[in-house]
Amino acid sequence: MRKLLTLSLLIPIALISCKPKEKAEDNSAIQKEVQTYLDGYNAEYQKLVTASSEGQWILQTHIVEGDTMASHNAAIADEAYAKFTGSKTNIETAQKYLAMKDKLTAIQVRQLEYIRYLAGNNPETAGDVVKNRITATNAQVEKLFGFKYTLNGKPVTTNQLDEILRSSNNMNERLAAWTASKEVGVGLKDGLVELQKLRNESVTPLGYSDFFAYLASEYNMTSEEMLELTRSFITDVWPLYRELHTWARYELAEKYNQPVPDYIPAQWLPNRWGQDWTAMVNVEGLDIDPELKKHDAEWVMKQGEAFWMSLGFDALPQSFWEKSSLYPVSADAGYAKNNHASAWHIDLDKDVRSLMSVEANTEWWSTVLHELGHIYYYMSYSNPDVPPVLRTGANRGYHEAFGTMIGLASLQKPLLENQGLIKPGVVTNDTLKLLSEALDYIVHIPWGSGVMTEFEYALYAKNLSPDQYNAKWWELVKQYQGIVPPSPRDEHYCDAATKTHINDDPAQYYDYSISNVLLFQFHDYIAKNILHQDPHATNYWGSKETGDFLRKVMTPGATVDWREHLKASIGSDMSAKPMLDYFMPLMDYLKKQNAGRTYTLPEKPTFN
Ligand code: X8Z
Ligand code: ZN
Repeated sequence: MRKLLTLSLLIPIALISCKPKEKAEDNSAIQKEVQTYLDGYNAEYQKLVTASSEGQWILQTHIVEGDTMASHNAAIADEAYAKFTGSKTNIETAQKYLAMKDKLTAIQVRQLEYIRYLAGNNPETAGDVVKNRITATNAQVEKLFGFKYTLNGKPVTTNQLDEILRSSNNMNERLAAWTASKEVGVGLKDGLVELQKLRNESVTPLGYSDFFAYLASEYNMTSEEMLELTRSFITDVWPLYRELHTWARYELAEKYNQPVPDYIPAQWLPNRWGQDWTAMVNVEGLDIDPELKKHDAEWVMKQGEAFWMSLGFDALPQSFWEKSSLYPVSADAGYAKNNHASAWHIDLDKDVRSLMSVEANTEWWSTVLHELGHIYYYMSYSNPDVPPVLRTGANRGYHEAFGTMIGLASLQKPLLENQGLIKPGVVTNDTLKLLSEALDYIVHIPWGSGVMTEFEYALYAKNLSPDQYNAKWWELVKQYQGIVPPSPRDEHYCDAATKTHINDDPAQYYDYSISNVLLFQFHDYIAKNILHQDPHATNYWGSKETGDFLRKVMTPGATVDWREHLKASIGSDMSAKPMLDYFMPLMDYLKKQNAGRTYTLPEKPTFN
């Protein structure tokens, strides 16, 4: 830290000393003019975001069959937001001022660039396309989360299906649960076809080639650069993933008393999409599930808050507890809600909420900490130095990173011991612990950077034909994850659309890969430079210094350039090395376990 400070003090001195003699240009008049425009924009933007979020909140927390009011009201607010952010006036004004950006302050330029970016998805010149996209999106959300899942003819929740996939050894039951979880896709296909078209048509008027390119531009990257990055992540983790895949085939075959398959049958894995295999191992002594199950979901929430507070963060505002929708709705409640976890910054200020279906188990424990990461990020950058339009992450991956990092830290042994969540002094197997972490963080990469990213690239950038959706999906699942469906899945299914993000958070799933890479960089930095502990065995609890560091990273929101901010925070560029180093000790172990076994994944990944 001290080094960075000295450096930042040196730069201005160096600049002053070599400043040319002539009088600096006076830009105060134009800066004042631009500021007047920005102040007006920010005020209106904040008002419209609030209305739109409130509309979406009702739509997603209380879905009643046959009710059209919620989506009608949501659409009105969404359209008002789109009309403003995409108005000709705002586009032209932003462009006009950006043409003289040398005369403006850095934070003014950032705001103008973000205004231009926001306009890109809603340009007035796209005509009815934007309005139709809003209607189609809301209809898709209602269908996805209003869907009534059934198992053996009885209503069932996604939490219940997930529990079966995590814990059942009954092959028929597993197959039935997996199959039931994919039914929702059938009714989502037409909507996705429409959205593929409308999303692309929304962004082309302002010069983006397609919707994938639009989302990548928020990182200041082209689609090609983004794919190069996500493919590099896959290449980096591939040797380890290949060992994990081999290990899992043999492990699961033995567990289920089945012949060893070449590719893993999707219904064998403890997750609907095979994106997280953690539940495959139970690390004796470190399993907090029994302890969590002594408590209820409210306790899990409070404990999550307590962890963040131990780092010196504020208590969550009272309104968070009053307005959030944190707990599950039963399958026969008469209404449904979004069953995927999310965090909301309703008014871009103090009104922060989370939408979850928390139960007292390890998966939800990690998810609670993940969502609170978003919430504390919101709270950190809601300050007078960050104008509303820049109240977002340094990049989208940052926003996903810190909560997940706290989730990683929350399950390490010194912390668990200290918190009394496991027996003190218990002997545990460090390798198994590392394996269970790899089954989350490493397994996620071929899924996120491979299947999800490559599918959405094909969908938007390559205009994937609707009669190829399912074929393409399963081709990618086999290629990157080495997973196959229980039986052929024809185009009447739309298995991609069973994944929330395909419908309502499109073309940005690589954020989670970027977040995994970043969080290991930050974790490595914190462990070594703040806590002075082994990154594999840390105890963040109560470390105010860690909290101060995190707050410093989060407080500027998007007023900073994310690459410079990373360099200034941890002294390095984005790199998967800390993640790879972390898991390196596992390679030897897995190679020994896999000795004599047949590998079915190629030694190197292939890209299309
Ligand atoms: O979607 C999420 C978060 C949303 S804020 C719960 N995650 C990805 C997923 O569930 O697919 C977190 C990890 C990956
Ligand atoms: Zn998230």
